[in-house]
Amino acid sequence: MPATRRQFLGLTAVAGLSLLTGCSAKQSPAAGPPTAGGLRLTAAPMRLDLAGRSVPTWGYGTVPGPEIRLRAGDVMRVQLENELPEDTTVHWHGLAPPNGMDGVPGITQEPVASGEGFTYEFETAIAGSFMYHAHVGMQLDRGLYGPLIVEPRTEELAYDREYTLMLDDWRDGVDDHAGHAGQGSAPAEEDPDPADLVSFGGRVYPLLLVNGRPPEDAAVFEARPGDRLRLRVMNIAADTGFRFAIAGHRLTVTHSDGMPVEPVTVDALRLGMGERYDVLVEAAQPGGVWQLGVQAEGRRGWGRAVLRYTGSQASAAPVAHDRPAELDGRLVSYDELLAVEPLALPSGTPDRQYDLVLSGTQIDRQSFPDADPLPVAEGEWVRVTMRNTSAKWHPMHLHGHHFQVLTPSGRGPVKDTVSVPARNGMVTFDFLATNPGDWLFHCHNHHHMEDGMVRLVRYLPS
Ligand SMILES: [Cu+2]
Repeated sequence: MPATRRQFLGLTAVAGLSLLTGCSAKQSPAAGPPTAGGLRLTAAPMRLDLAGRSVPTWGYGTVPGPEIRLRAGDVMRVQLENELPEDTTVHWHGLAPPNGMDGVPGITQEPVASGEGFTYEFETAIAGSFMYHAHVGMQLDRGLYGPLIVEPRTEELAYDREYTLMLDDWRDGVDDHAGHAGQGSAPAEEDPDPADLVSFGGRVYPLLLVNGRPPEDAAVFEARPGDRLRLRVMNIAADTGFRFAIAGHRLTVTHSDGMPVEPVTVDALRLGMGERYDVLVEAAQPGGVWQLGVQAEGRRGWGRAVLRYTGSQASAAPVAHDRPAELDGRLVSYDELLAVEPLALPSGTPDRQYDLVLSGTQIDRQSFPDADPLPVAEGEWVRVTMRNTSAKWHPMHLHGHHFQVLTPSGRGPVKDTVSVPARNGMVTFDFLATNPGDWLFHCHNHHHMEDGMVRLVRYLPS
């Protein structure tokens, strides 16, 4: 994030975590991982400044909320305080905590009532770029989200600076269509553009934000000529798939959903809701100010940030709507991504297999909660194939596990959210049933989720 108040708040939270890590280590020197605790997330009504226009929303103090950053093997302890007028919970998107810490109301925990609190505490085993967000109704559609970075014990990537970009679609306070007064008021459907074959949603979202900022007040990322930047690009939108590119620069993908892949250099990324990519960017231009462009897939809508070489004239900044040609260049595809650490799948065939049809906003013609759970047994190798007969792409997210996408290479990327293309697109993934409980498997279009595009992966009693 740029050097703004947001970054200050993020760093404050990190400093708090570090301090308490030290305390905790002193208090319990005998055994166990260090505790990165002491972070308090207060969910409350707030106002967000959108290029001078102050709009009401709900958030964790800032939008995005404070960055949580810790190291693999740390225990994360976060105290949630609910100052919203209704129930809430927090879900740790991409992490695989014990079931009771997953933050799904009515499934993994009692919802946290207004005025109440809840402490989330678990060991973060795996490094990566993750997100946290509210998981009650459409609360995520407001500002109730933030970045969660788990660093490896030993960083193997070499880079000079890193920035996190959270891409969001926005309507709080700017939606003139639906009178968005509470979580239940659905926005109107947008007219589809028949020329666009890639669409992840259809509701009206007047603004696209990068780190909580509209194009007219874009975040600015600094680089010196010759720097290597690490960008963590995350799609936290409710209803929008994004394409992302930087004018004058290419993107070397190193992680997909936080999990390492063999580096692949492309011009642009496509991210369904819930997906993340880490990329390295060589700041190889002699200087200048360059657009980081965010294009909504299949709909009107545009967001941006700015890459500025240190010492460059601010007057040379690209205008808000300048569109990088790289957005039309080579896109990353799942098939070309090779997992650096594939899942430890046994040889032979899966123990259990599910073939699911995604149609409209249903999974196999059922809508949650009137939907059959998908039973698995602990220790099994489970294969899920999804065929999407609808006209929308669906980014399908599995809680509590990482899965491996089946690709021709046999070494597809390990992910937690995968976009299934529309019009008979198919995706197959494998996972190992090693984390008992009831786990949500759902479309990360939150309107589709609210419509019931959800199943439970349910561990059978052992
Ligand atoms: Cu969907």
